[in-house]
Formats: sequence, C-alpha cells, structure tokens
Amino acid sequence: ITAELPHIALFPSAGMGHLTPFLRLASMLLSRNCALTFITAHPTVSANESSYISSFLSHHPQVNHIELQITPFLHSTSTDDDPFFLQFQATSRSTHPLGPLLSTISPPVSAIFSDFLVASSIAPIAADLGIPNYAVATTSVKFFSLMANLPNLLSNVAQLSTTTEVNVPGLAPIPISSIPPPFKDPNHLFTSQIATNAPALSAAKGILINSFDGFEPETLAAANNGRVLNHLPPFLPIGPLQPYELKRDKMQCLSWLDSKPAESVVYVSFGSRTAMSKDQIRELSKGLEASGCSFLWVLKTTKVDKEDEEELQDLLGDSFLDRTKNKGIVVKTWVNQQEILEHPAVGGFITHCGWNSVMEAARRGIPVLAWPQHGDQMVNAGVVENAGLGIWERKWGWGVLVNGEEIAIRIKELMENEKLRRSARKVGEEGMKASEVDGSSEKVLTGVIEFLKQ
Ligand code: BUP
Repeated sequence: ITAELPHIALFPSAGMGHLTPFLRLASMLLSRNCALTFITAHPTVSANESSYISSFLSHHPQVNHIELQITPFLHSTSTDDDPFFLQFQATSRSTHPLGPLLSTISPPVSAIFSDFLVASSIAPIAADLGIPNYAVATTSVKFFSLMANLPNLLSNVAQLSTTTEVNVPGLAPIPISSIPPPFKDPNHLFTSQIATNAPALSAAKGILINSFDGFEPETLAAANNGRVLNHLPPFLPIGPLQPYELKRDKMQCLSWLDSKPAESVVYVSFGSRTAMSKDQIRELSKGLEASGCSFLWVLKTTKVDKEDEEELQDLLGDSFLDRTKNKGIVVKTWVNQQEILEHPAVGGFITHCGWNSVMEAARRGIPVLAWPQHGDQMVNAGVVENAGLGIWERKWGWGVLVNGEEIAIRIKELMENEKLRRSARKVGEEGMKASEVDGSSEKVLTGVIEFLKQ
C-alpha cells in the first residue's frame, strides 16, 4: 500500500523574482503527482505577475487557487515607497483568512511552502493546523544566512556605519560595501520586513533553496552544521529549479539568435525590478557598441512594468539603433529569459545577479558579467565569482555611473576569456547533474515529499 501523496500549499511573495521559483517548484511537484494549492495576493504589483499566475492556473486546472485580497498598508515612517516592499508588508498583514480556508480543503493540506517574507505570519497558521511549514528562499544561501542574522546585526546598528566587514558566524567576513545600504536603517521597509521574519525561521521544518551542493559548498556546510545560527532549520538545496513549459508564440528574438554563430551573443538584462538611469543606459549602449560583440538587450526604465512607457528611440537615439541594427537587438517587452539562455548562440550574460537569473545561467553554464544593482545582488555576485561562473568588477558599486569604455573592456573579457568559459561550463554540468535522477537536489526534493507522505 502506498501512502497518500502530499497536498502542498504554496505561497509566494511579491515580484517576478519571487513568483518564478514558486511556479517552477509547483510544476516540479505536479510532475510528482502532488496535490497543490497555490496562494496568491490580489491585486499583484506588476502586470507580469498576474499574467503568469493566470496562465499557470489555466494550464493546470487541477491546482486549487486561493486568492488573498490585499489591503494596501502604508508604512507609517515610510523611508521607501518601493511598491514591492509595500506589497511584502501588505501581504504579511493579509494572511488571517488563510487558516480557516486551509483547514477546510480536501484532501487535507500536508505542508505549507511559503516565501521567507511571510514567515512570521505563516508560522502560527501552520502550527494551528498541525502541519510543517517550509520556508522558500529566493536568494543565495549566503545572503539568506545574512538575512537570518539581521536581528543580531541590528542589535548593534551603529557599528554598521563604522565597520568595514560584517561577520556572520561560520562564514567568511562580508565587506560592508556588499551589504545593501538599507540594512543600516532598521526603519527601512526592506530591513524591517526581513528582521520581522527572520526569528520565525526557527519554527520552519526546512529552508527550500534554489541552489545546489556544488555551487555554495562552504556556506551550505556552515549553515547546515549549525555554525551560522544554531536554531536555523536545515537548508534543502533543490536547484537549479527546472523551467516549465507554457505554450507561447516563438519570440522574434529567437529567430534572430538562430542566425548567429554559437556562443557569439551577449545577453543583457537587469531583471524585472531595476530601473536603470538614463545616463547609465547611454553608457551601456556605448559599451555594447564599442565591444564589437553581438548583443540582445532587455531594457527597462521603471520598477513596475505597467509604468514603462518610454520609447527606445528616446532612450537610445535613432542613430545608435541604426548603427547597431546588424549587431544587436534591444527589447522593452518581457521575454522568456530561460529560453534565451538556452539558445546556443548566447555566449555571455550581463546580469544584475538576481538569484533566479544566476541559477538560470548556472544551469546552462553561461559565463556571467556580474553587475549588481541593489538588494542581495552584491553578495550574490561574490557567490557567482567564487563558484567560477563569472567575473565581477567591484568598482562598479551601488549607484556608480560606469562609463562605456570600461563596460566594453569587461564585455570583451566576458566573451573572450576561455578559462572563464571552461569553468562556467563545469558549473553548468554540475548544475544539470544535481537536478537529474539521483542528483543531489533531486534527492533532497524526493526526501521532502517522502517525509510528507508519512
Ligand atoms: Br526582465 C525579465 N523575462 O524579460 P531575478 C525577467 N525574466 O523571463 P529580479 C524573464 O524573471 P529579485 C524578462 O528569467 C528570472 O527568472 C528571469 O528574477 C525572468 O531578478 C526572473 O533574476 C527575474 O531573481 O527579482 O526580477 O530582480 O529582485 O526578486 O531578485
């Protein structure tokens, strides 16, 4: 007699960077015949979130959907009006209907897999239901360990303004220049949301993370041996998460990539939430042109997709678009990044080091030029460099305007450095191996499902 397959409730927080790993995880769980409830916040911040959620649900009608109505809540001493941070907070404050809703579903829910950013509001709900809660980490093990330690760091916040390094037990010291500047302000919404949720981690059964054994081995070992914080549950690396197929029309840029030689194109994207300054956009355009490399550039000028209305001509100038029309493509629309990275013509990736992008590059073994913009991205850039996946110019600090000549030099290095290409390829092989049958990440996910069957 086989035990019942588990019914898992998944609950992401705001932004494509949070939704994407949950949709991938959902799809991996469905392919293992788990029953799923997908919890979403309504309204979403970006148009892409709502379109991805509807598309996923219409392809998987067997998935039960709970839509939580979000009551916008303005932080009383708001130091940042980032709509995603406001939504993190509003989502955490809108979870009260969940307990009653989850308690009446059939078959009964066996576990909640929820975003770290709702940990403190989900822990008591899971405890009341008598089911385990797994936190889902949407960043590197290293940055997550730093977040778990944030309450300790904030207990001596004055020190963060004078020190040169931050010490997280068990980890190599992290230069203060890599720490997100908002961490120096306990009232900043980004900081307060993380600090509120960190203590709740001790109630979680495990931390599911989109990483793999070979990518951050020392940090994983330190965290899982209780050196980082002894109350932390184990990190469960289940990455690189598998992409899932949603039938869409073939993107135009893929046909363009078809016409390019193998590994000749540099793909440029700074994720879904980076609004790059107009000056920096100009310098980047100069750098791309001067590098002489073919490029595919996904350009965004606002944090929220719905507000992005600027025309390419106004941003880059007709003459740039004209001069580079045989060399490159610039798009302002949402693309399927995973599909682009899988194209054989793509040979390098200039990325902000959002963690999903890092894992997508790692899965394919694509060399990365790390250019962090905010949040966890500098710490992630250090992880990328350490793993042998990419290069990182530390001088390109938070808010520093980098000039086109420097950018061109780094792009050439990215595309021409054979040693880097070999080591990135090796990362890709390890990443693929981790998620194959009997691979380390595959075994971890199977272990969690087996545990939940009991
Ligand atoms: Br832009 C863009 N197409 O056009 P990250 C992004 N993506 O598929 P972020 C597309 O969105 P956080 C596009 O592949 C990745 O899976 C991309 O997540 C995909 O960065 C995801 O890389 C973006 O983690 O989120 O958006 O900055 O701030 O949460 O890291």
